[in-house]
Formats: sequence, C-alpha cells, structure tokens
Amino acid sequence: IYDCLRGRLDAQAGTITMSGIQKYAEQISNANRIIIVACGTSWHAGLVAEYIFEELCRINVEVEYASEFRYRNPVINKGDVIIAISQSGETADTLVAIENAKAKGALILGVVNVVGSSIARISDAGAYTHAGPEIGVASTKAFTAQLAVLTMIALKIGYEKGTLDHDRYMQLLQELDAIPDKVTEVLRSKDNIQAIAEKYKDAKDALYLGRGYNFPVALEGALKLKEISYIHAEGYPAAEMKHGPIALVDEDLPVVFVATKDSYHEKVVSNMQEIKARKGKIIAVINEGDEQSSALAQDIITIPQADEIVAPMLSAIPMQLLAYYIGIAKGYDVDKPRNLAKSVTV
Ligand code: F1P
Repeated sequence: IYDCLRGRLDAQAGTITMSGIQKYAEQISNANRIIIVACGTSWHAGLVAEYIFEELCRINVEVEYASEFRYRNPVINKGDVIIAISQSGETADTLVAIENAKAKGALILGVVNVVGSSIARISDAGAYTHAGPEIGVASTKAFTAQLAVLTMIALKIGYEKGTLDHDRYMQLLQELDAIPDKVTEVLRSKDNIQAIAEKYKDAKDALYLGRGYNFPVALEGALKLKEISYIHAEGYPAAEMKHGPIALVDEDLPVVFVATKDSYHEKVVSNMQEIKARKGKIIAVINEGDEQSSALAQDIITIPQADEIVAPMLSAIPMQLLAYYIGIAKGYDVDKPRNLAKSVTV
C-alpha cells in the first residue's frame, strides 16, 4: 500500500496525482455508469469500489464477474466506463470481457499489478497497483493495493465532480495517508491470529459475515480460507443471514464477523447476537474499545479504527492471516494451493 500511495498522494497539499487517469477524468465524472469487471479476489475489490464510487462520486456502478460478462450479451453504451481489475493482468476472462466492451465503444480503465501485461496494454488508461510481485498464488497484497488505487480514483473523481466536498476530501486523504502505519499495527496481531487459527483448524465449514464496505471483505475472507486452507466457507452480507444461511449455525460453526466501527455497526452487533443465541462460535474483527462486540465473541482480533471508506484495507488483513495460519497449521503449502494457477489464462 505504501508503494501504491507513494508519489501519488500528498495529503498535506490535498493532491492525488494519477497521470493515467487525468486525461479521462471528465469523461469518468460524466459517465452514466461504471461497469467493473474482474475475477476472484479482484472482483471483491471491485465490490468495495462499488460502495465507494457510489458514495463519493454518485455514479451508478455495476460489478460483474468477467467469467459471466464475457459470455453474455451485455448492454454497453458509448459513454460507459469499464474498470478491469486484475493482479496478473493476464486473466483470460477479464481480458476477453474488456475486448468485447472496447469493441462496443466503452472506455477501458485497467487497475493492474503487472506492468506491461495484456490487460494493461489493451486498456485505454489506468493505474498500476505497484504491489510488487505476489509470491503466493492466492492474491493478498494485490487486494489491498487495488483498494488503495480504486479509493484514490474515487476521491479524485468525486472531488473534481463536486460530489465530495473539500473538508471530507481532505479528511479522507489523511485517512488514506495513515493506512500504511495502521497496516503495520494490524500485522502486530499475527500471534493472536495464529492462536485463533490453532483453535479452529479442524473446522469443516465457516461462515463470514459483514455489512456495507466490510461485506466484500467477508467474501474475501471466505475465499482465502477456501483457497489456502481447503475449508468450505461461505461469505454473506450479515443482513442476508436470516434468509437462509442461519440454518447452518450450530455450536460447531465458526462465524467470522467483520465488525469494525462504521455506520452499519449497530446492525452488525444485532446479527452477532442472533449467532450467539444459536450457539455459533464468533470470531470478531473489531476496533479497540468495542466492548459490545467483544462481549459477544469467543475470539477477537483488534485492529486500528479508520474511516469506513478506507477500513477494508485493514480489515482484509486478518482475513488473509487467519486463512494463512490455518493452512500452515494443517501442513499445507500456502504459497502453492492445489488446483489453483497464478494466472488463469484459459
Ligand atoms: C484472479 C484470481 C485470483 C485468485 C487466483 C486465481 O486473478 O481469481 O484472485 O487468487 O490467483 O485468479 P487476477 O485477474 O487478479 O490476476
């Protein structure tokens, strides 16, 4: 995240420099809609971006699995802006999805990690994530860097468009600037997360719940657990739980709540009460001093407080560490998960 922000964000001066986007800033501001296409972890980053763009830029956003989007016949209009998100920049589904959209006249922006990759080359403009090479197959630091880039784009567009006022803009720049140090703080809780992983490593299933900006983080937590620990996991919006998944809850089910302090927090606490009443084991990612949540949880992971717009960059990390330590505890090679490829080029 530090490398991603460096040279682009100047929180004191109130500037975000993104030369790749600047030329198209007006076109993006005036877009009727933004369609985000991606796969896997990158798709989850796109979902967070949907919430952020709609809030800060008041532009309608759709988030599409590239693997579906490429095969159907979507309505694409000339003024549409497509944002393709990809760590590798080589994912075939995402590549073909944007080729199709480009042929129909859409503007293609790429948010890609690998410089000079196919998706970067076919995009009209974009921003590199500068996350460095991902050592493991499962995407981790690329995810948080994608969130940082997408947040910067939204801040820039929202401010230039006038849907984001000066004070809030400056406040969010400070929040973004503080993220790298807060990430370091989150990483300090790794021993606690490892101990929690030991307790739950033999679970057969797990449920991940969150609301708002943290809902995609819950999806990402479940995906990481599946990818590197081979434990069946479901991610859900916490409010959807009562529409089905609640039937799964019993004393053997670990339920991971992404429950940091935000505008959804009271509602999340009531969802935790519903799980506790059914004897589910709650692992909660919370902010310091949140007595209400910690009283309901079996296990807590405390992370620094941050504005809800930037909070997923922090709350995603305990998700990654939990899956990592469970995978290690089970004796798996977490860098090379079975059946997974670094870039899915077919
Ligand atoms: C998408 C992705 C990754 C996942 C795995 C397979 O890749 O689904 O999120 O962890 O490596 O591919 P990308 O388009 O972001 O490179």
